[in-house]
Amino acid sequence: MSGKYCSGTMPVLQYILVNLWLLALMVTSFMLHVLCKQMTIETSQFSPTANTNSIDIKTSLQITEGLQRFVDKLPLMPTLKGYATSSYGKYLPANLTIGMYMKPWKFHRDLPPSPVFAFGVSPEDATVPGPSIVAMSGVETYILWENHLPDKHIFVIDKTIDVAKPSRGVPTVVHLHGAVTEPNSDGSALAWYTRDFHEKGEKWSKAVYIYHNVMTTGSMWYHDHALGYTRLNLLAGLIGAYRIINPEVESRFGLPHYKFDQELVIMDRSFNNNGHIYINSTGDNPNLHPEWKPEYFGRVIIVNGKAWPYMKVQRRKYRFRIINASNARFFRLALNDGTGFTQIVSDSFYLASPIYLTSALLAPSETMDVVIDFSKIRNQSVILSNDAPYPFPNGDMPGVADSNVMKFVVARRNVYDSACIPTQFEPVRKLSEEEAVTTRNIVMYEYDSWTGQPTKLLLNFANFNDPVTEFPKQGTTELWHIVNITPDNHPFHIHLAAFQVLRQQKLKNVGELSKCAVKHKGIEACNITSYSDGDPVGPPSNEAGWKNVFKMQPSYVTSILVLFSTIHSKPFPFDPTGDPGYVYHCHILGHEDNSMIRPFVLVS
Ligand SMILES: [Cu+2]
Repeated sequence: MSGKYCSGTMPVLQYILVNLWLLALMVTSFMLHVLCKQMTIETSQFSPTANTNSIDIKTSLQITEGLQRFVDKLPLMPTLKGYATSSYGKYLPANLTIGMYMKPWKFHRDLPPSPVFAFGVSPEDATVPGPSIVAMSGVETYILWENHLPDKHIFVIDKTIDVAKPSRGVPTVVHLHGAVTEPNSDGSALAWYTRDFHEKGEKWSKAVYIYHNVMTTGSMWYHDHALGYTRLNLLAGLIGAYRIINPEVESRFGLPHYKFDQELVIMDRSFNNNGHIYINSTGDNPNLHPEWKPEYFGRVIIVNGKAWPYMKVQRRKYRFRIINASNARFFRLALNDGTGFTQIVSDSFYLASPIYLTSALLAPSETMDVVIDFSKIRNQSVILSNDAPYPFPNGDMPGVADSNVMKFVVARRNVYDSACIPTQFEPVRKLSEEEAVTTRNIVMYEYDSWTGQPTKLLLNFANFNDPVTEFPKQGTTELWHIVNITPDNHPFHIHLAAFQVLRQQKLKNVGELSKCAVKHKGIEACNITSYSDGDPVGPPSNEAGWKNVFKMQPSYVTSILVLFSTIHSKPFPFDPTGDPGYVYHCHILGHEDNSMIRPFVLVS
């Protein structure tokens, strides 16, 4: 470990100059604050409406743009320990019961509360996002996920897609994203259940899920995964952070910890004038799908359950575990004064060595851990900003509302900071193409209406409920070529198995390739190499290690090596071959729900 990155002392002259500069900024920001306050929409102007979806997008935008930013304090979610400690200091498994409740949630100081679905140990304690679970590496956590949700959903359900169809109630099932878990604790979309397990999906088998926490360390998150409901259940709030800690390993790293190590769960929402979460509930092709749309984008950026919050920070290093919990929005995050940050973890895995960045692109469901050194910030505050187009990469640029994420208010004086960023973490074993025992092609394809609106997105032209076609052998490595012939970037996620990105090959004549793929319902007959355009490129350096999600660029073949064992090549500590198997899918939730998701079953 090296102290190379640790903050030094600030020279006296520089200190005086910085303070004078801060004073000038304080005066200016006070004047701006007075001016802005006059322009803010007053709460009393909002009149509640009966129908949460009765207003149009334009009105929702006006409400959004009129909200003042950085007035709510960043909430730190309650934490739940996923392990117990014996009187001898030994770590023991723990049992948790976490419920899903409907409750009012205030996203912004000036908005009335919205009904949400929230995770918590009781209705009073339930939050959006839910409690942050802290698990111990190598120690099991058992969780009973209880559904206490009402008969009716807060959003309109589209029954024309492949969807759970209970006679009443809200179907839910929890998946721990990034987890190495037995199949019947993985949260299969077909293992859904309604309140008090009253009705259950065809693959439901148990109420208490086991999480083995076999990974050494990791930042993960849990969320709903119910068939055809995922986009709406997450939009309603069924999201929460989960981390695996390993004091033995992490104490060596010397990274910021305790209160200097926090989750930032980021998502986008729009609001009705009554404060309720707004979704345009009329589909793009209402004759075909009355409600379903391929993407949801909100204009207000929510962090840990509050709109554009602020966080007071000390002038020192902090670790942030950033989770993009949006339905479809990519975030390209940066600090607006140009100061960089250091990425240490991608998805749930430490990088081989830290990487200094001035911006980082995070697709829906991707997570990254970064260290921000606020002693490097010259001003009294700095804004975490976003400039990723939506949809990504060919959509609109974010405006004033959605280009702001949150504000850090930085204390004036430097403090003693013992935290370090080591020069390296554990080495990452590089998988090689030679060790792959099977090669698979996965084609991403979008069906459009005659007006050019998406009607359905598929992987290998197959629906979720079509017969399983992938049977990887446990303990082996496979080479998967993901061929994206759609105009969108799709965050591709595989349950259970971690992977490494080998290369990304640009394609030409994609229209022609697309015709061939449609004709043959696959690309095996299409001589894909004849469509290669230029030389392949590797993954970005901050995504060159282990991943569980990767951004599949449009008009590219992305080749990944998937390992069907733990990343230390050890067998799974459970039988991974059982029912109901696992899934791989796009993590844009409107795509996943219709129907960019496929099953796979491991064999021994
Ligand atoms: Cu997608």
